[in-house]
Amino acid sequence: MATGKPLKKLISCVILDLDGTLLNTDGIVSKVLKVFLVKYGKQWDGREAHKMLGKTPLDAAAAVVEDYGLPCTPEELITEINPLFSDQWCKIKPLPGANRIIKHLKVNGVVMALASNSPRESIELKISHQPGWKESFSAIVSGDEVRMGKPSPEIFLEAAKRLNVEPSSCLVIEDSLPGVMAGKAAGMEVVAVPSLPKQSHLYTSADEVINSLVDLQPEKWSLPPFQDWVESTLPIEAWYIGGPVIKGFGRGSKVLGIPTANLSTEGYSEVLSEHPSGVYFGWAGLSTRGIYKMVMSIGWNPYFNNTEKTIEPWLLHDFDEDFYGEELHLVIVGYIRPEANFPSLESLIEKIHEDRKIAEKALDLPLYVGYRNDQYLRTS
Ligand code: ADP
Ligand code: RBF
Ligand code: MG
Repeated sequence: MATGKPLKKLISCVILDLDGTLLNTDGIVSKVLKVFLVKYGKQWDGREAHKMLGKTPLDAAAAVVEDYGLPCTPEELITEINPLFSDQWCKIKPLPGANRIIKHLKVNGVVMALASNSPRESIELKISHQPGWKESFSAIVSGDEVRMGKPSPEIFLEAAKRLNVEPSSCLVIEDSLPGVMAGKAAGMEVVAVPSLPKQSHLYTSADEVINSLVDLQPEKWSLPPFQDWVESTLPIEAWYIGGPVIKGFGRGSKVLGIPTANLSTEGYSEVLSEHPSGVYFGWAGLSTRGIYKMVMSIGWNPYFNNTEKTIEPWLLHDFDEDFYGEELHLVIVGYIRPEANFPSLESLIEKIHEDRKIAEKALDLPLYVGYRNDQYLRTS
């Protein structure tokens, strides 16, 4: 992990964005706009989603009105669409790692604020469905409480003012580009957590770009470190995925000594999108052979820059034949690291072998060993 890296800044407060950073609201926006645009005889194009990120409601509405040539004003669109959103707030899920960060900072007495372009009322509604959140924030600044929303720094400066701290001792956590710009313009340290994949190269002004909240290392900012890592692994709520083994990319990973028994992602798009890309481990059950330790990567394999998010489990056992078509069930119990790019194939292979060692050892811990007996591994 981040050993040996220099400490960046002395931070005393954390200011968090809400939509797309703590809450998985992006899916809701797409869902609502899709239904809404049908009324106007238009079809929602998912590729538009990135344009909404981090905008004030009015700016986002203006973009939709213009892009789709709607016969209404942005204000009218907002009035019409708000009831549709209100029905969805209770269905929003926290993003992976959101509850963990909030709890961790709270327990350690680190002051937190929420800074969102959304109107006060919708912020309150959204967080009212998340137990323990409202009480955790010493200040909440909304888009309607400042003259200009992000990318203007105003919202973050107002948050610092209400917390009675210097901007330079605040750490902002943001998923959107306008949010990152706002945080930097406010003179704060900014960690970007892009909510769309393969976007990290756009976030050059951020002080650090991480893949998901799970990868935040508070100690880099002189904040108390997470204590929940166990022997280089992070226990997660177990999740389950299975199906017949299919042909992968045929990259000859067997030649590299790292065969991965690919699973079809069909039918798992929701589960997959819920889990950040990265290296995970757990147990694998092969219907006719047995149960094995397993280490896997989920994601786009930056080294190969795949277009699809794939699941690549390496069973930690030597088989003397292939098992294409056989039913493979996985229980994923822990996380090791984010996916990375590597300067050479050798260094990628070396890292994967390191992952293997970590997984092999960890799976013998009482914490993880029990999942070996999970019924799911034996069913097909
Ligand atoms: P592909 O591109 O088709 O996934 P690989 O070179 O990654 O090809 O090889 C994967 C195949 O190798 C699996 O589908 C499986 O049939 C076989 N295999 C043999 N040993 C293992 C192992 N230890 N872990 C995963 N797959 C293995
Ligand atoms: N590919 C990457 O590009 N970056 C990674 O960090 C990475 N980590 C992996 C970790 C494990 C445990 C495994 C099994 C694979 C990983 N891969 C990674 C994927 C690897 O590139 C891929 O499985 C093979 O190329 C086969 O397609
Ligand atoms: Mg494979």
